[in-house]
Amino acid sequence: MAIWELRWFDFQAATVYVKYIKVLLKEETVKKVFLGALVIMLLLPAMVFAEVKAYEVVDVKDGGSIKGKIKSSGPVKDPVLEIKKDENVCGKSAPANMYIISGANEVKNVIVAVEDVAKGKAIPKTDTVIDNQKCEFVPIVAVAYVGDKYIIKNSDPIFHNTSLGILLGEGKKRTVYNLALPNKDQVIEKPVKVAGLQIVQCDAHAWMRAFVYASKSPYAAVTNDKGDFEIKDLLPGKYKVKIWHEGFGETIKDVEVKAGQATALDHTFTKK
Ligand SMILES: [Cu+2]
Repeated sequence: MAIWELRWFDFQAATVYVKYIKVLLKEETVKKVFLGALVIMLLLPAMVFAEVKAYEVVDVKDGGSIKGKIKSSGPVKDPVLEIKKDENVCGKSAPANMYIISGANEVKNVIVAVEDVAKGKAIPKTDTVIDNQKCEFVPIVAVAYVGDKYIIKNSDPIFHNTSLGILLGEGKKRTVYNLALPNKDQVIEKPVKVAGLQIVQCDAHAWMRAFVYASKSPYAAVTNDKGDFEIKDLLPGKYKVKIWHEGFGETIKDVEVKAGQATALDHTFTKK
């Protein structure tokens, strides 16, 4: 059966269903729900197509790399989280671990991602673990790869509810997953499908948060405790690189990668 025939069949079935439930609901409400469903049915193939815009795997023989260090212009005080729930497991307060900055002002947990890479080496088979551990997410910042999996764990003997949502700005997000983990050592696996920067939150504990950058290509990294990162085996060319940190914000840099060479990309954030 062709897709349009299937949709026509759905349309007919929906019409019959709407006639039936009209007696239960006000007609106006039914119309709205029906129109909403119709719009979703028509838009769905386009939405699915947009999500799976393919990354092309090619042999990268003489690729280049991007290598650098992310720093802060000075020390920044890490906020302290006040905890007023499940204190027996979570403690009374905890460091936010938002600003993990070395004595030399090197910044950990900065996401460095090469944007819109059309082709390159294969995506690593690296699933991304997000653990609920003493009412914090571990790790707090991670890269995930579209096509791999999220492995979401609860190491605590209390209820956590992990949600992932694409950050839309101004405190808004579009939910990708919303997963209840009531039991200790519970594990839920989900495919990484939606690309982009996502916030991980817990509905039960408002202070819990983490960030995952879901990448369509293998070319994304998180800085270590020396603020260092390295992104290897890029095809030569010009790229835009996103540098993002929870507290410092975001900057985009233009980078040119040359065959067999390492291009330096350093950045210093200043806390506003
Ligand atoms: Cu929680």
